[in-house]
Parts: sequence; C-alpha cells; structure tokens
Amino acid sequence: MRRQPLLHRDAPSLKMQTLCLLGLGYIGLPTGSIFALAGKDVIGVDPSPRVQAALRSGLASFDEPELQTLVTAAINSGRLRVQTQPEAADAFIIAVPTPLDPATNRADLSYVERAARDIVPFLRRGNLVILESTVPPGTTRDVLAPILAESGLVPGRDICVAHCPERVLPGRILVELEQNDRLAGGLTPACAEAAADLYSAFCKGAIVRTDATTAEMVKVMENTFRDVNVALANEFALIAERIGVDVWEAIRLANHHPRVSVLRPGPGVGGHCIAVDPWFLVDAAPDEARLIRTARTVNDAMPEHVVARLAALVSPPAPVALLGITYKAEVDDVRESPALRVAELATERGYAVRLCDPHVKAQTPGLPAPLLPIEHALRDAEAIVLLVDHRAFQELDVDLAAALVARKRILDARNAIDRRAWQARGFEVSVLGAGPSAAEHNVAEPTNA
Ligand code: SAJ
Repeated sequence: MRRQPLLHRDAPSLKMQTLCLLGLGYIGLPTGSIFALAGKDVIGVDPSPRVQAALRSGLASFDEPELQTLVTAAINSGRLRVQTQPEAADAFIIAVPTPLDPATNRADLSYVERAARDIVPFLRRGNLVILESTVPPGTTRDVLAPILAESGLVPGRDICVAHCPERVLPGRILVELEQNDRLAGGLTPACAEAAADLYSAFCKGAIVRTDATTAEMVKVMENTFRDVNVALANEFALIAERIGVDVWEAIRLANHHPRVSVLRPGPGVGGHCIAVDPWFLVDAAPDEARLIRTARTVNDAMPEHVVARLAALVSPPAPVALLGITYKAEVDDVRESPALRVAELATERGYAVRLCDPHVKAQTPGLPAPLLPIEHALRDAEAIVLLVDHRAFQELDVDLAAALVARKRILDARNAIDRRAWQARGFEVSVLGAGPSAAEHNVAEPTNA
C-alpha cells in the first residue's frame, strides 16, 4: 500500500514534465526511453561519440532484449532527444558510471561529480535531482548535494535531491525496470516524495520511501549479498574438488532444504556491479567488512583456478578454444568478465588462445586474441573450455566439435553441457567443482589454484 505523501511546507512542485538524463548507458538509455513512452519529455545527454552516433541512427548502443524496440518507439514518439550537453528541465537524473579505482579499490566518483557540475548552471528553484548510479553510502548527502549547492539553491529546501538506485538485471532490464520495487531515498521526506512521484510514471512495483544514505546502503548491500553467496558456492566447489565430491550434485541435494538456496559456482564474478560494489562497503568500514573482503578475494581467484584446471589437461603452447568471454550468459558485456580474465591468463601462460563469443562485437577493444567463429575456434584445439553458458554453447553440435578438435577434452566451468552426450562422442569431460576427469589423473593436486 502506498504511504500518505509527507509533504513539506516548501516542497517543490511534483509536476515534473521535462527530464534531463545524464548518461545513456545500460541504465540511462532504457530509463530515458521508458520515461519518454510514459509521456515525459526527455533530454538524453551523453558525450560519447559512439552512443551519439548509434542513437542518431535510431540504434540502441548495446544489446538487451526488447531494448531496440523501446528505443525506436521512444525516438519516434518525439519525446526522447539526444544531445551532448544538458539543458534546463524540471528534473535531472544522473545515471553515469561509478567504476572502481584499481589502484585503491575505492569508488571513482569523478563521473558523478562532473555530471553534477554540468547541471549546476541550469538548476532552478523547484527542480528535482536524482542520482541513480550505485555509490558508496553518504555520496548523495556529502558529495552530490554540496556541488548542487554551488548554484546558490539549498538542497532539500529549494531543490529536491534523492538517490533512487537502479536494481535491474542485465538480460531482464526492461521487465525489471517496470516491475521491480523502487527505492526513493530523499535528502528530506519531501525529496523522497518528489522522486517517488516521478517514478510512479512507469514503475508498477512498490515505491519505498527512505533517506538517501539508507537507499545507498541498501543498493550496495543487495549486490554484496549476491557476491558473498556466489563466493560461498565457489568455495564449496573448491572443497568438493579437493575431497572428490561433485559439487553440482551436492548443491542440488542441499537446495532440497526449505531454507537453503546455494548459488552456482563458476569462473568468477563479473559485471560492472557485483564485482565492484562490495568494495564500497570495504572502503566505508575496512575493519568490519571482513567477510565481504574475503568473498571478493575468493571470487577474484576463480579465473586462476580455471587456468590451473586447464593446465592439468593440456600444457602450453597447445591451442585451446575458450567459449564465451562475457561476464554472464546472453549479454554482450565484457566488463570485469572472469571469462576474459581466464583468456588473459591463458594467453600469458603461452596457450594459443582461440576466443569465441557470438554475443560480442568483433571490434570490442581489449581482447587478448581475435574473436573467431565457432568452427575456427574448435579446429585442431587440444582442449575446449566453456566459460559462459550462452545458449549457443549449450546447444553446440557435439559431432561437429568431435570432428574438428585435435584432442577430445572439455573443461566446463559452468556445468552447462550435457556431460553424457559429450562423453558418448569420446570426450574427456572435466567440470569445475567436480573431481578431475580421467584426462587429469596424472595430476597430483587438481585444486592448486
Ligand atoms: N554468478 C555466478 N553464480 C550465480 C550467479 C551469478 O557465478 O549463481 C556470476 C555471474 O556469472 C556474473 C556475476 O555473478 O559474472 C553477476 O551476475 P548476476 O546475474 O548475479 O548479476 P548482474 O551483475 O548482472 O546484476 C546485478 C543484480 N543484483 C542482484 O541480483 C542483487 C541486479 O539486480 C542489479 O541491478 C545489478 O547487479 C546492478 O546494476 O547493480
């Protein structure tokens, strides 16, 4: 049930018609498009020439189910305009990246600070400013609000300021944008109310009001919860390998318990959120965040473990086919991808790495080897490593693979293939989290990551 509005005497107008949205990336573009189709006039701002060029030709700048249809409809409605600089609006939404500074493991807030400074000249009394980017707790109050105050307007009195974190799952962004519950974390209760009012334009989930710092903490806690749980699954996999149990069977049985739900082990945790956000809590309270830091370390060590399992199968400079480089299945995103890290490590160790990922564009920068069609990747390979459970790989023609490779060995880091089907075609099948295959029997220490 919606709570009664907590209106302040000097609350700004709740009628927000024109929105200026800074950052047209994974969150900004779908959010801007959905607001446009909900009848708002949206000015989408992004300095990237690549994003500008794509959107000027009516194309979504990344792959996501139904996104192209939504963007086309938004542009055709005339309510989504794309430009490089902000302009005056009723509400401003900041959806820019907050990457990790690799030197310090601290949040790099420079994009948020720049976006805030860019809108200062356009701020008017009664405006609403929303930060959607995931940030360390306290950022809206201690970093964003002071910059906005440079306009001479007082945040929380003359303008509303709120943190409304996105919580959508890549691969399901459009469904979850509309259906998920939303947090409206205001600098004041009136700010929370103004933000909640704006999102009610399209959000069908509950819109839960709170303060900005709590909203920031909640968002980072959610992703940390997932990271720690994946780390536990990964640790179970390492233990299972050590003691000769098949972790996948063990997890299946454990999950029969009504209060147990173990996640899936894999080659590590990637993406721009879950591999990053837990560090915001470690930074906020280094002495207390012991489990969180350890979980990050466990997950970050998984690519090295996969390469150790590969080394037990075949030595460099053997040609190896690495299937999948995205951070998870059915996306085109390689940011912080553990599969990409496996490819880098295997290349460093001297393997002739053949990369294949049908979701990734050939011109993607930073790949350690060129992307190949599946037949080229498999031809004469001495081992296959399945790193991402894309449907295309789960449905791979095993006869074709058997005919192309030089040695029939496959390491499945996602437990995604039908083991029996591959074994029936003569493959030695090794699975992450399960004991070594016959092909690895000459190796004394299968888990020495
Ligand atoms: N992973 C595993 N085993 C699992 C689940 C995930 O190894 O059982 C790995 C994936 O392969 C991937 C990584 O974890 O490398 C993260 O994938 P994900 O699907 O768990 O999450 P993201 O990063 O795509 O999206 C997350 C979501 N957060 C939560 O589920 C708590 C999403 O709701 C957030 O909006 C998003 O982060 C974000 O933008 O913060």
